[in-house]
Amino acid sequence: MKPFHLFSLILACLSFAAATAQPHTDCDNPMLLTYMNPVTIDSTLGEGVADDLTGTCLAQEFSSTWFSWQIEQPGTLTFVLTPLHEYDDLDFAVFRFNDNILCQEKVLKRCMAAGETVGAPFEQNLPCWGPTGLNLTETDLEEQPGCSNGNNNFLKFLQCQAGENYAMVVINFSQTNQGFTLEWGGTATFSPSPDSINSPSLERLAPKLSIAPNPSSGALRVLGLNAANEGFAYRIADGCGRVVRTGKMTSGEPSLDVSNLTDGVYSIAFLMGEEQAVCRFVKLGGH
Ligand SMILES: [Ca+2]
Ligand SMILES: [Ca+2]
Ligand SMILES: [Ca+2]
Repeated sequence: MKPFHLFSLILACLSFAAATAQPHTDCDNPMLLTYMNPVTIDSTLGEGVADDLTGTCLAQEFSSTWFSWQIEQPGTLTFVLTPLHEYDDLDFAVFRFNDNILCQEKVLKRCMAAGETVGAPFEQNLPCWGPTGLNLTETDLEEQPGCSNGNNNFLKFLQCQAGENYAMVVINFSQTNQGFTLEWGGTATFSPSPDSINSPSLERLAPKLSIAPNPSSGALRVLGLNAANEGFAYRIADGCGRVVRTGKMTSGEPSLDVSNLTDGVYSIAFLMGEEQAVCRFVKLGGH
C-alpha cells in the first residue's frame, strides 16, 4: 500500500498547487441541474472559499463539487455516482433548502461517508469503494466512515415534493483529482423539465434564448435574443407566480440587475404580442 499512498500525496501536492477557481466548489455556487440527464465531472480539485460541511458525517470539505435542483413532479429520487478512477472513494451529502434557499439554513437529509476500514482486507472494503448513491431498497439515511456495521455505499431514496429545492455535495475522498459520473433515477422530475422549457413559442420566438449565470446574485445576462427580438417586454414572477417586476429589454447584450430580488426561484417571461418565451432562474446571494 505504501507506493499508492506516496502517489496520492504527490497528486495532492500537485492538486494544491493548481487549485484555482475550480467551479461549483461552494454551496452558493452550485451546478444548477435543470434536466435529469447524466452528468460527467472530469476532475475534482479544491474546496472553494466556504466549508459547508461542519456538523455532517463528512466533517470537512475538499475535492468537492456542488449541485442543486428544484423538484417539478413529486416522487422518488435515486442516483448513482461512479468514480472515473475505479476504486476512488466518493462521499456525498444531500440537503434540502428551506423556502429562503439559504446555504446557512440547509437541512441535511442524507450523508454518505463509507470507505476503507484501514487495515481491513481488500475484499472487506470492496463494498465501500466505487459506485455510491441512493436506491429504492436501502433504509439507512447515513453511513459513517469505514466499511463496517453493514455499510454498503448506498442510502435510502428521497421522497420529493413539488417545488422543493435540494443541494448535494460530492467529495472525492481519495483526492486523485479524478471525477465521476452522476446518473438519476426514480419518478420525480427536475424543474424546468424538458417539456416545460421546450415550448413551441420559445422555439419559434427565440430558439437560442438562455440566461446566465444561473443562479445569479446580480447581473442576469440574457443571451440569444436577436435584433428582431430586442425591445421585448419582460415580466419576472416569483415561485408562486406573483409578478415582481416588469420592464423592457434594451439592445446590445442585455442584462438585468436582479440583486434586489429576495433569494428564490423565479420565472422570466419575454413577451411578444400575445406570445411569450419563459426561462427560470435562481436568485442566490449578493445582498
Ligand atoms: Ca466549499
Ligand atoms: Ca465513500
Ligand atoms: Ca446502506
